Amino acid sequence: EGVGPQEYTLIKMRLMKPYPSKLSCLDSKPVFLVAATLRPETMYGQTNAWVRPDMRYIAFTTASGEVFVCTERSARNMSYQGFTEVEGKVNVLLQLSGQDIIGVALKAPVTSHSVIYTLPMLSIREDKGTGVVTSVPSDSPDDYAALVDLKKKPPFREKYHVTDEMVLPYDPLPIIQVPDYGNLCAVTVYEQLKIQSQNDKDKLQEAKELVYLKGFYDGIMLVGEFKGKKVQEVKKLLQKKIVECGDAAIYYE
Ligand code: A2H
Repeated sequence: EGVGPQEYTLIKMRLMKPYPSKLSCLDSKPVFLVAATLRPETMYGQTNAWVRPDMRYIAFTTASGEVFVCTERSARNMSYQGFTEVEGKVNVLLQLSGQDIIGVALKAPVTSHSVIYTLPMLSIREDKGTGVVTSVPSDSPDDYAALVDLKKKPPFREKYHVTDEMVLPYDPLPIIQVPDYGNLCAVTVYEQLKIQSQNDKDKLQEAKELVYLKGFYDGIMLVGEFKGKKVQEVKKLLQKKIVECGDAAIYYE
């Protein structure tokens, strides 16, 4: 970090109808939650999206007439990267809280689930990415920890108006084989380090360091059109594929 711009893949997760009440004025438009990821090759394993309930989000119009939901900070960055009709200008349609968009049904690219839901994650930072995170609990220790918290604590679900159907049917999907860590590497390190919750900051940092490089250099795809190939060969190919079909974009910050 700090040496130059970081390239992210911006994953477009389409809101399914009916939109939640706060978004009902957007009924005639295609609306997307947009998530910045460093791991486009893991999109086969998406089980949900994350937003932070107490954070502010906006809905704005893109140059192509779609509506994106993300933080205002990231929308401003996008306005200098050709995402808006007028450079540097963000056409804000709505101000939202994270809670307003929890529990919405989404259609996300590549994943085998036909519908996934927006759920609460408390560790999302305001100052990076879009404030929306796509969740791949098989390969991201943060995502797995937050999903387990919701699965095993009904009061935590209730607090954020998350229903059982949005969480309980969704388990980590085996998508990448990592030597020594198996086909659900985030689950393996979560258990090895005895992580207790998404608040276990130090252990989660250690978990990420353990699996990140190994996943990138030694991981083998188990699913999709690049099945059997190495993650490092597939990352750019998959990014290109989903960008070309309009399901993603390149975003820098
Ligand atoms: B990654 P960097 Cl499978 N707050 O995507 C907290 N985390 C955020 C965020 C925010 N505002 N914006 C993005 N992220 C997450 C996939 C993934 C990611 C996997 C494994 C590791 C991993 C699925 N979640 O990231 O600090 C997003 O999660 C490990 C760091 O900007 C994004 O990529 O470098 C990554 O952190 C960006 O982190």
